[in-house]
Amino acid sequence: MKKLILLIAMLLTMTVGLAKDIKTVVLTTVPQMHCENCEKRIKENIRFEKGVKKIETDVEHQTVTITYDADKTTVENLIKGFEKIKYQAREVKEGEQIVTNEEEECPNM
Ligand SMILES: [Cu+2]
Repeated sequence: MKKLILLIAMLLTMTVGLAKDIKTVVLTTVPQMHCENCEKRIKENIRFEKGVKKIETDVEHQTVTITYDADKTTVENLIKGFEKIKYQAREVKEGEQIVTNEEEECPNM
């Protein structure tokens, strides 16, 4: 019995150690994304930020979806990563629709 308890305890510790805190955040940017160049610029820079697992951009909806390891980074840090490439980023609220600003010029042409 003691052995079994010990084994269960060991398994539990292992599981906790392996379970990573992977989270997803949806951001939007100012200036907005206008084209492939904008998407590329964001993807190719943010990809290398610490803790970033996956990044997806959607020009139509003006969203940047980032999957990150919450043990290694925070949303604030990710936003700082955008600042380095002259983008202001903020979290998209649930249900929020972002309207594309047609007047805004693409900064990456
Ligand atoms: Cu562009």
